[in-house]
Amino acid sequence: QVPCTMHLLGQHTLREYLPPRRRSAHKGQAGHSLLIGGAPSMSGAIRLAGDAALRTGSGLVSIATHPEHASLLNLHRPELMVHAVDSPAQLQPLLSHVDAIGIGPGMAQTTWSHHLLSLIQNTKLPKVLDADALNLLAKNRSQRDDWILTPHPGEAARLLACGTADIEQNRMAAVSRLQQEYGGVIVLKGAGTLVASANTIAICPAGNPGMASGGMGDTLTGILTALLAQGLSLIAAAESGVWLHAHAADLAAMEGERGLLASDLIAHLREALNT
Ligand code: NPW
Ligand code: AMP
Ligand code: MG
Repeated sequence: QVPCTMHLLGQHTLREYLPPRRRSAHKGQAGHSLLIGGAPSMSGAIRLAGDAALRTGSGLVSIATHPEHASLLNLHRPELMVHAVDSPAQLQPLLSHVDAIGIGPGMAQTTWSHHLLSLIQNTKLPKVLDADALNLLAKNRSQRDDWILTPHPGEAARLLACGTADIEQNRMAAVSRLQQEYGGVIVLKGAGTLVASANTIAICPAGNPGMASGGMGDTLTGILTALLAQGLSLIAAAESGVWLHAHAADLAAMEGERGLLASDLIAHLREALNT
């Protein structure tokens, strides 16, 4: 067992890791995020990730998604750049223009998504794997030091080939095992999200049960990708992003927990980020 330090996340985490913008800042210095996902019927997931990345201050945000709905994806959000991607060959040219990648929201587990994930695994760009990218990873395990994995307890159970109850019974042990087996930084989601690197575990005291609604995790993927694109290290992005996400949800929940939407959280990101 590696000795592990434990700490609580808070507003200080954001202040510590996210420096104020320089007065002369331009969009080229604020990072270009690439979000990949959105199979037919789940285009909303990658749109939420894209909106969250914009509201987390990424200078540019591109989405690579299924051709079926690509042209509709930036409706009412013209700041998003959307690329219809049918094959890895269409994704490849984008990779040299971006600073960080988030992959998985609404991606499904098809030949299409498998090929896109394989291509991403050939790059050294910092990356966030979520949702179906994690489900694919569970079937073809690997270990690396350039990714953040963001499983909820169901996805964590697939990654460790056990039951969801086993994860929830001992979340500390589960997040440590995930880190040892997969490397990088692990975000084990759920009430009291845990963030683990090789020698630290952080606990997030913020967040609320209003977050038990579809799209909340997809939003976190966009936040983490945007922070990586702005130059934060994996652990800095994971710790400050998890805090930011939960804090924005708490601000949104002041209008009521039940009925809280992922879009409501996104609407509070700017306030959470700048106070
Ligand atoms: P159980 O039943 O307890 O064993 P899935 P998904 C568990 C996309 N989305 N505490 C629980 O397991 C995503 O991006 C698209 C304990 C539950 O039944 C993915 O690509 C949306 N257990 C895809 O859908 C909006 C917990 O996991 C199971 C837990 C599938 O993702 C929605 C469900 O996990 C969605 O984001 C917790 N806190 N949380 C869109 N608008 O396009 C989860 N579980 O089967 O991986 O399904 O998470 O919905
Ligand atoms: P996902 O299941 O991928 O959509 O992710 C759900 C997101 O909402 C994660 O960031 C969870 O930590 C968060 N979340 C869900 N339920 C709760 C809860 N009861 N308390 C705090 N956070 C929650
Ligand atoms: Mg999810």
